[in-house]
Amino acid sequence: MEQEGVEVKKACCYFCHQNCGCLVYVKDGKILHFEGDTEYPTNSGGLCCRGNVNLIHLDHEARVNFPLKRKGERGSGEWERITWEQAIDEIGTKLAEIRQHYGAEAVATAGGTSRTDDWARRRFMNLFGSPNGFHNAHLCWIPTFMIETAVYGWSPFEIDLGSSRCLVLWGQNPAISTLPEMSGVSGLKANGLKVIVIDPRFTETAAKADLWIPVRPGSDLALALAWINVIIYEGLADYDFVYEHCVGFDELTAHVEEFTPEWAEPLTGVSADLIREGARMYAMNKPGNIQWGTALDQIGKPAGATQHARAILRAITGNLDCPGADLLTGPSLEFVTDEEMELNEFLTEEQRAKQLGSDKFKLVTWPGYGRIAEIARKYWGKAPTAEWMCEAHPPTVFNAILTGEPYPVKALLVSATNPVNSYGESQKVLAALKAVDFMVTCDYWLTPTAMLSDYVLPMAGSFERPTITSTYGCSDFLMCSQRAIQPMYERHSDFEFWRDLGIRLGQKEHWPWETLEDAYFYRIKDLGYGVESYDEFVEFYRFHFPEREYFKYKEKGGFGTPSGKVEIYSSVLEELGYPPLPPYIAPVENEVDYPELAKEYPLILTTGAGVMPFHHSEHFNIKELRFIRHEPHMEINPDTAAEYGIQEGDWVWVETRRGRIKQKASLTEGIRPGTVFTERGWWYPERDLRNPELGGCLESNTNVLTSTADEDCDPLSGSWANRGLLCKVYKVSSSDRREDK
Ligand SMILES: Nc1nc2c(c(=O)[nH]1)N[C@H]1C(S)=C(S)[C@@H](COP(=O)(O)OP(=O)(O)OC[C@H]3O[C@@H](n4cnc5c(=O)[nH]c(N)nc54)[C@H](O)[C@@H]3O)O[C@H]1N2
Ligand SMILES: Nc1nc2c(c(=O)[nH]1)N[C@H]1C(S)=C(S)[C@@H](COP(=O)(O)OP(=O)(O)OC[C@H]3O[C@@H](n4cnc5c(=O)[nH]c(N)nc54)[C@H](O)[C@@H]3O)O[C@H]1N2
Ligand code: SF4
Ligand SMILES: [Mo]
Repeated sequence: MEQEGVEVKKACCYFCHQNCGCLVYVKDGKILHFEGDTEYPTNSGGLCCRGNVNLIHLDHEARVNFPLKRKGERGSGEWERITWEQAIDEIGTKLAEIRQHYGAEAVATAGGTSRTDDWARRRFMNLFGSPNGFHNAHLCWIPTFMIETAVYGWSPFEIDLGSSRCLVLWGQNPAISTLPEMSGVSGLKANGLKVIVIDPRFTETAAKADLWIPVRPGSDLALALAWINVIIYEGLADYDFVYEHCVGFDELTAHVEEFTPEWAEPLTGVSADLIREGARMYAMNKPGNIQWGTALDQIGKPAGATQHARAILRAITGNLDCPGADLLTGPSLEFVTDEEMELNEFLTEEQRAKQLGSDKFKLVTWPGYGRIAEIARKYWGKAPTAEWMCEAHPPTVFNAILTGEPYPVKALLVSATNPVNSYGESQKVLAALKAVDFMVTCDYWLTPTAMLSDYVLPMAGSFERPTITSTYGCSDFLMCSQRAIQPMYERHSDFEFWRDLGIRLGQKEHWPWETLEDAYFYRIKDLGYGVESYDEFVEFYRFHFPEREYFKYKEKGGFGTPSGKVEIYSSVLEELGYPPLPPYIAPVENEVDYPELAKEYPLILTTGAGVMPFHHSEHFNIKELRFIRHEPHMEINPDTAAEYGIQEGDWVWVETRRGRIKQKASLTEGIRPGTVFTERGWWYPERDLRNPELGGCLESNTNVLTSTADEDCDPLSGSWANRGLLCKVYKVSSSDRREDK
């Protein structure tokens, strides 16, 4: 589109972590048109259905455009429009009062999936003195990252697929969740790449796989241990790598002796033959990759041991840091990392020790993070991001709000999340949001969470702010985007919110950058591109990809662990008081250990997984997307449905010990018999948003069913149980049915 006065801005879509590159055509500060950027390496010009509604999202009638202050009761929906100055001043005054009376730790912040400049929030919290920032980190990669870093010195999330011969997608469905990645996989399959999908559902991705392993939800640990058994006892390990570079192989060999495929068969519901076939396919088609998938972060109690077992699989097959395998890039030494922007050194030991949940779950809180960061600094020269990798335990924070134990939490600042729908045991979350003394929400929309807030602040989205994309601040590369237009109405970026609040609370000297572009320029200016501004960098270069290096451990004289070896037998876990080798832990709720429970709740439940067109609880209010899927669906095998008299399209109750929700039955052979899958995220923005209706936020909300009890959480990371629970299903009777359905 060449036209006088039209500028082409290199922006990106911000509706999922893929951050697909876009070209935005702007004239006189207004967007005329946008399209996928064909030069962007991940999406190569493609955009999904969400990406294509960016302009509808930008000026949607339901967007929050001005700072709002509550006028009536909490949840009454009566708001007064105020200025940003007033909002920041009043919020700052309130937080200072709370800090004075209860201590800085009485202020908590909640975040969601990586959307914002999280370093800015952490910087604010470190300077304010509170250790109680949290995200849904516990469900989303972070436990995996921390265990892998304990075992190998860094998480091998950068996969070198080009020359790979085998890709294991373990609890991941990229054909829905990460579309650009999936298109890469399809291309490589044509060149002979073998793909193994481990998933209770025959997903869009499984349909393209060479092997589908329909595992019982939550039982992945038995499968992983049995794979290790097969690889060791069939002589398929990479002995050169193991003996030269690993510690603990002999202990592991003895440890897994009993974990045969026959042992795993009844636990996983996968035949011993299929277990063997999968293990052999991975071990014999080298080099190979195991891609991260969220499922293993969401199985609660067995999560940490499962991630450890999966990490061991790479080590014993030598699929680490070599061409075609999973690479240990380490942090960037070239640009200023997120961690360096966080000012973690400002949070005192005394405040770190107060982090909620850190006494119970030590890996992604200060005890584990502190140790892992220390090792990483020594080896790599820099540490992983603390935001995400070192967080308060969300269910423990919600509990502290409700009980005042171990100490009161009085304020919650919510940014880029809708906790009622995303965090576990939504009933408790909702009770906590209603109970907290003071709540501020930064969002695009009046979500059920925002409705309960004292202040709601309007946030700038995709094309209204610049963005640096870098795997939770841990990648060694940068993908950069410009803002296409100045924020519309009175929207601000999250960075500006934390900065302004910080300045209001006396942090001025630590916020030297006026704009996000200034802060980004500070981060990249020493990269040597000779540019004068961030915008110029994006215009001329946009990406910084260091050359891929293999076998870094050879040059560095070992791996980034205390022993300098890959620690199959993990000294870091042992130091923290956890088993150094992964013990077998059963799914949180199961028929073997809890036969009585299984009588009442005979079906196996997995909650969540991405569905199109939604991103978690987002986009439900955009009718151009909602028409694709306007009602929530649970999946059930036709044989199982028949046992319960359920037919296609029936509204059914899905119930666990914690509560019940309504979704519509979708009968499919593509799910293991006896297993139920419920969609995540559901609320009904078209309904009354005021309390108590709150957009029907509990009615079809899968997190009503999940468990956050301490005993169901992973003892290492504290991740709670969304997958591998027991449930029952029954038809919604006509008297239960809402009239509007
Ligand atoms: N049962 C179950 N629960 C799950 C999952 C599951 O599979 N099953 N998945 C988990 C996972 S992996 C994740 S990541 C979490 C996601 O949980 P959340 O991140 O809480 O996801 P959303 O519910 O989409 O909430 C995001 C909110 O942020 C707003 N938002 C978007 N961009 C911005 C921005 O730039 N700034 C601000 N201030 N607001 C913004 C959106 O409008 C939306 O209201 O859910 C987790 N919960
Ligand atoms: N459309 C869409 N895309 C998204 C998102 C979204 O909400 N919607 N969210 C984004 C975010 S924040 C994330 S973290 C990623 C996550 O994306 P993925 O890593 O792909 O994870 P999920 O989609 O949560 O779940 C993947 C698969 O796990 C399977 N599964 C369920 N229980 C188990 C189990 O116990 N074991 C095993 N092995 N598999 C199981 C499910 O059937 C599902 O197909 O997606 C991102 N992309
Ligand atoms: S929502 Fe779609 S277009 Fe936007 S970043 Fe994600 S995959 Fe790309
Ligand atoms: Mo996520």
